[in-house]
Amino acid sequence: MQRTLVLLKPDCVERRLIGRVINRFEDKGLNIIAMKLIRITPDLAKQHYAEHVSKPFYPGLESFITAAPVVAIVLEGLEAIQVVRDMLGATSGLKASPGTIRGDFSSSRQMNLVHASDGEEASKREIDLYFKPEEILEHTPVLTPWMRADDE
Ligand code: FUP
Repeated sequence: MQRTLVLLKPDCVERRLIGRVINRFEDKGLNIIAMKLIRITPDLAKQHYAEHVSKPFYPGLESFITAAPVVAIVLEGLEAIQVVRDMLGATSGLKASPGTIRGDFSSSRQMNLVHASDGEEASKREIDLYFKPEEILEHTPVLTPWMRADDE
């Protein structure tokens, strides 16, 4: 099982798409094991986007990500990191394939609705950035035996 950090960004919250996006993750069979509504501070934004801080687009990205609340979520599932990245689609909503979340709902490179960790190292770092260990509530939904075989 893998865990991945997902953020429903300010555009997702303000456009009232929280429910529809979470629905997709639930439909896929991913488990929500942590979730909260928070306001990202400029300091947290700099930590989250450490690799982008020196890039020309960073000031605009920071203004955007701190402009309204976000929903931070930890999803758990088999190969969850890649599965969720594939569900999001390409970074720009203009390039993302139809059928992906960004492809279906976004026409922007910056306002692309959802963030998800891009690898195991990022997922560990990002989960620690947003959640304390006691905020992660591991559980096994009752439908699990009907979502995949025991040996998968
Ligand atoms: P992704 O991994 O798909 O979330 O995308 P990146 O890590 O490459 O970029 C992080 C965020 O920076 C993206 F969500 C969108 C934003 N971005 C811009 O606003 N402008 C750019 O030119 C590139 C990325």
